Amino acid sequence: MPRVNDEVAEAFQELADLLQIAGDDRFRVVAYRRVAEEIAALARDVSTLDDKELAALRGVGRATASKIREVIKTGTMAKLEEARAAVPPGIRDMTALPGLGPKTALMLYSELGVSNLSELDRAIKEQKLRTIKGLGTKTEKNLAAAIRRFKGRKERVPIDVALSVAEGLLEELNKSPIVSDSAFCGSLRRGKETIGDLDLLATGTDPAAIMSLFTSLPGIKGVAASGSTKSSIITREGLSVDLRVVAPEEFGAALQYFSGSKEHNVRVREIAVTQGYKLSEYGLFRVSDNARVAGATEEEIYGVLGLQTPPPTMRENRGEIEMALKGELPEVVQLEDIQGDLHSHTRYSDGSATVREMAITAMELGRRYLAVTDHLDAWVKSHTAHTIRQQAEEITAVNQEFGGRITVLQGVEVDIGPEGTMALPDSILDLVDLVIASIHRRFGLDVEAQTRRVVRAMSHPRVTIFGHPTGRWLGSREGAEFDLAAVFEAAAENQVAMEINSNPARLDLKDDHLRLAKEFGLRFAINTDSHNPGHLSRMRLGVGMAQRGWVTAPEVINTMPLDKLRDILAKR
Ligand code: DGT
Ligand code: CA
Ligand code: CA
Ligand code: ZN
Repeated sequence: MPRVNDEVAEAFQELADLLQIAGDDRFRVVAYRRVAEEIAALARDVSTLDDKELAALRGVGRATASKIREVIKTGTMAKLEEARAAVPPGIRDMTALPGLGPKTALMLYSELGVSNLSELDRAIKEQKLRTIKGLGTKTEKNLAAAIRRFKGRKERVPIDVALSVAEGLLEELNKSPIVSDSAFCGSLRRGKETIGDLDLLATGTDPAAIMSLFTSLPGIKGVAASGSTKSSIITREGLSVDLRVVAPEEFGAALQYFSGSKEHNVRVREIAVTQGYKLSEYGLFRVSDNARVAGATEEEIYGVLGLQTPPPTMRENRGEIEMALKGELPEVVQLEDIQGDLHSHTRYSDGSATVREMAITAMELGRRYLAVTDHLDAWVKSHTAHTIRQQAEEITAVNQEFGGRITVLQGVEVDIGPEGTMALPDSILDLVDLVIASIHRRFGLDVEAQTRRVVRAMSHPRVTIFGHPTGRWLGSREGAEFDLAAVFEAAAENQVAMEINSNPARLDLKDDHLRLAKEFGLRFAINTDSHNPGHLSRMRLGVGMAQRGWVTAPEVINTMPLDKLRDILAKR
C-alpha cells in the first residue's frame, strides 16, 4: 500500500479516537473510522485521485475530501490538531497500549481521573480498575504487562550503544577549555547490561556556558529541558541524556550520588546519619555545625565514613557495603589483568577476518594470546580434520611472524547436542588446544531435560569452557533454563570454566549467576566471541559484568600468562 495512504488513514483513525475520548458525536466518530478503513484498503495512491474519484469513495463527501487533501499536503489537518489540543497527551499515550482503546481510556479518565501512563500504573497497583464495570482483575493484569513492555521497549538501550554515546559526548565537552572535569555516572558506570538514560556530570567555572555548549552539540535530536545547571537532551539514538554542572568541591559527591544505585545510596546515607553526618549530592556535612567534611572525591566521602570505596560496578547494596565497612571488599578483576582472549571466529566459520588480521588487532589491544575457536562442526563437517590441519598451518605461520608478541591458540567452539553429546568426535577435539562447548539451539527444553543435557556436556573430558552458558540474547531471548546448581557442581568437578561472554547482547553469565558460580569454586573465562577485529575491544563489557558478579582476577583463567594457562589446557 502506498505510504501516503497509511498516513491519511492514520490521521483519520487518530481523529476518530480523539473525538471518541472527547465525547463527540458517535456517528461522526464511526464515519471517520470508516474513511480510515476505506483509504487503508485502497490499492491506488490516494494522492493521485481526482476530485470525482475521491468523492466516489464510500463515506467521503466534500468536507472529508478536503480534509484528505489537507493531510496529503501538510501531513496533518486543522481538525486533528484541534482534537489533539483538547485531549491530554497522557491519555493519547494510554491508547497506544495494546488492549486499551479510546472507550476504556475515556472511562478511566472520567471515573478515576487517570490521565497518563504513570497514573494508570498507580491505579492498577491500587486495584482500582476492577471497581469499574466491565473491567476486572484480568484487565489489570494485561494492562500492567502492556505498560511494562511499553516502557521496556521505549526506554532501555544496550550498554555498548550507551557507552559510545556517552564517550562521544564527553569527548566533545572536554574539547572545550571551559570544562575542567567530566564523567558519566548512573547505570552505565555500574556496568548494567541495558541503560535507561545517561547521567553526565561536568565541572567548570562557567556553568551557563557549559549548558549552552551541551544543548548545541552536534548529533542531538532535541533539547528536552535546559536550565542553568541541568539540561536534558535526546540523542539521535533516542537516548535521553542529563548533564549536571557542579562545583569542583561537589564533584565527588555528585559522582557518588548519581552513580547509584539508589539502593546503595540509601544504605550509605543511613551510615552517614548514624555517624552524625548528612550526605547529599552536594557533599558530606557534619550535622552539628553544618560544616562540609568531604565532597571533592568519592574516596574522601567513603573514607570519612570508614568505608572502602567500592568499584561502581559493585554498588547495588548486595552486601558490598558491609564488606567495605570491614575493609574486606574483594579485589574484582580489571581490564588490565586480562592477558588474552579465548573465544573468536575467523573466515574458517562465520567470522569476517583472517587469523592474521584478528591477531594483529588483538596484539594492538595488548593481548598476549588469542584463541581462534571456529564452529568447524556446522560449517565444514565432512572434512573437518583436514580443515583443522590447514588452519593449524596458518596459525603456525602467524605465530612465527609475530615472534611471541602474541600467540594464537587453536580451538573449536562445538555445539552441544540435545542429548548433551558433542557435535564433533573426540578424535577431532584431540587436534586442538582448547574446546568451547556451547548451546546454539533447543533453548526451550524443559528444565529437567536441559539440566541433563548440560550436566552431561560438562562431564565431557575435553571441554575446557562452557560458552555463553544460558544463551540469552538481550531484547529477544531469555536463554535456556536449567538447574544452575547442578550444572555448576558438574562443571566444578570437571574443572570446566564458565564463560563471561562480552557480546553486549549476551553478557552471559550475568552477575547473579556469577556470584552463585563462585560459591562452587568455579573459574571463569572472560571472552569477546569476536566475529571481526572490531569486536575484540568488547572485552571491557565482559570485565564489567565480571565485576558485577564480584569475580576476582585469580578466578579468571585468561588473566594468567600463557605458560600457566597451557598447564590448565593440558590437564583437560
Ligand atoms: P537507568 O537510568 O534506569 O538505567 O538507571 P540509573 O541507575 O542510571 O537510574 P537514574 O538515571 O534514574 O538515576 C541515576 C542515579 O541517581 C541513580 O543510580 C541513583 C540516583 N538516584 C536517583 N533517584 C534517587 C533517589 O530517589 N534516591 C537516591 N538516593 N538516589 C537516587
Ligand atoms: Ca540513568
Ligand atoms: Ca537519569
Ligand atoms: Zn562463538
